[in-house]
Amino acid sequence: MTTSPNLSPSKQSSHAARETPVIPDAAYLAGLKKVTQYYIVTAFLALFIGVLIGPLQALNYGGINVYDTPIIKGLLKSYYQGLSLHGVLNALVFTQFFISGFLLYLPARDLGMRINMKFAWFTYILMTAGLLVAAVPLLTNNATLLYTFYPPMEGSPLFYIGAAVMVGSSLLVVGQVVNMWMRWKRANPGRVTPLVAFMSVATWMMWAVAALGIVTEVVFLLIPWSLGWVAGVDPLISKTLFWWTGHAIVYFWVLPAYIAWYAFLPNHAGGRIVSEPLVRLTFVMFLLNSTPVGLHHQYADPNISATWKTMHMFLTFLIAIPSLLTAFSVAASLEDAARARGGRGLFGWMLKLPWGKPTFSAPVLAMVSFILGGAGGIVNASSTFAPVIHNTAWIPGHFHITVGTATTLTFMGISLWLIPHLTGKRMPSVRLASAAVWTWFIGMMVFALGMHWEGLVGVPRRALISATAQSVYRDMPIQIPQMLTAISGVILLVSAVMYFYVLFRMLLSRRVDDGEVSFPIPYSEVISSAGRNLAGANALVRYTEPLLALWGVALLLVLLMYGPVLARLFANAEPVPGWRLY
Ligand code: HAS
Ligand code: CU1
Repeated sequence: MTTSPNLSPSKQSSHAARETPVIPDAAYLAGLKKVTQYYIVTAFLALFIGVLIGPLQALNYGGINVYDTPIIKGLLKSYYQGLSLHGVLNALVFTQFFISGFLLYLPARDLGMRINMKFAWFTYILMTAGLLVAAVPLLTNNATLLYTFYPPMEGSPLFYIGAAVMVGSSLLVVGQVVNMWMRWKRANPGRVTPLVAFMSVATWMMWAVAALGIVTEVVFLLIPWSLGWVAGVDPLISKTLFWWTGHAIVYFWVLPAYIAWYAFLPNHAGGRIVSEPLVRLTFVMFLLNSTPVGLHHQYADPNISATWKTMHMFLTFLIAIPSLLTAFSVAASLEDAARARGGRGLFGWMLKLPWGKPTFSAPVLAMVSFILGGAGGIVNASSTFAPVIHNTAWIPGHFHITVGTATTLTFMGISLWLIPHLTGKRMPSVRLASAAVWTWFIGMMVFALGMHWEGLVGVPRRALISATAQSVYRDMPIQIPQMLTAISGVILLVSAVMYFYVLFRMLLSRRVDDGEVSFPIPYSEVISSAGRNLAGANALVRYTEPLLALWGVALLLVLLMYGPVLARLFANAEPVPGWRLY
């Protein structure tokens, strides 16, 4: 931000922070908080197990094979089973449960609307049932398929059925949130949807478009095939449907973090949201453009023309723009906060930020990691660079500083105010929580450095590399990046132990006060507000408000960008039988 003696510290031009609409029915509010807490705690239980497997992976890429030690052999059949559990629990289960709770609770509170609690519990139970059904084959080594479960590698039907139920239940949350928003619209004609609700509804709408690919893949192709009802499956069709969802899912993971960065981080920092109309534009760009880009995961695949791959590539570059808008806009909020505390200089103001406060440091360090993760993403998306890093250790390097840090560290930070808010309990130790946050950030940065580096040397991803002859890479020594990767695994284990100690101590402690009062939803002041009424509002606000119509456009766009590709694949389908590799 070009700063701005006029912008800070006098806050005369600000709009006060939003106040959560009062919900007079205390029993209903308690119920809403309870179901949210169930989602969030289930999410962190999945992360707990998933994260404990992480260091085994890091040590493997550090050249140390712990999978063959007797203790680990007793628990996990192979590196690939460990990796499958790690990916599914962290990337798919943790995120989906957390988001389903967080983005159900936020719009319900922001709009002050009632939701049907029976339906909310039904959805939670269904999602958990799906998870448990899928967990059986995963734990018994009958679905060691990695988290992308590409056919013709075949797993137990229970895995696909459980996954379908789990993902399907997230669509029920979509229905509940969109329905709540439409009821609010009817009750409040001519009003601007409040920002947090707007962002939540847009995220859910995006997910509904995105999820169609994987739902089609699993329900119509993989379940009938794994049950033996059809003889074969076309791997390329499956993979293409998978990446229809698989790319956009990364925005489903990161947009809830964006909501926290935009709406709550300024409050934690002591600053203000810069521009509500701009935030709304950002989310509409994500709604429209997140999905029709998935072919950047398939540059190396045959039978998809270079023309379509190139179009998806350009659309991928386009989807970096709302992230860049976010970077500058949230940085401006941080600078606003720091200058209000007397921060000076081009960069010196950063020292005035509350770095020791974990609800602040978690999302900000998550964002710092995302600067590098995003830059790496642009490299991945460039079809000229992609062949260098595709399927190498670079890719897990990339996604541990995106989903593994930008998302996960932000969610950890959110838990530190959300759990007290929901339960009236307190963090047992701010210092320990802060140490957990910083070590997570450092551990992930070191991991990313090691893995990106190994990738550039040509070390493949998803391989028990520690069991190979390391001299394969003798032209370029990999000892240094290997050492970095191994060390990062240990740092991350220490960090996880601290974080989960704080989380579980907090959850098991007694309620000390009313979370509504001691930890209200941390809304922030706003510099440029969207206003209350559509009439007379900024054009950006008016054009972004009709989310239902924009949802239709998003669907149309994805059909345009995927329809011809899939039509050609179906016309040339070559189903093959399945195979169990494990
Ligand atoms: Fe990615 C592969 C391209 C973003 C996750 N990605 C993956 C995989 C995962 C993943 C899990 O084009 C592996 C899939 C697999 O298993 O095969 N990715 C991108 C691009 C972006 C991107 C262009 N990825 C993400 C996000 C993820 C994620 C977000 C999860 C949450 N990715 C790819 C490609 C591949 C890929 C290819 C396939 C590679 C292959 O060959 O297989 C973009 O959206 C990134 C845009 C982001 C930015 C950064 C903005 C920065 C911000 C922070 C600002 C910080 C501030 C703090 C303000 C342009 C918003 C300042 C601090 C102060 C103190 C002042
Ligand atoms: Cu992608």
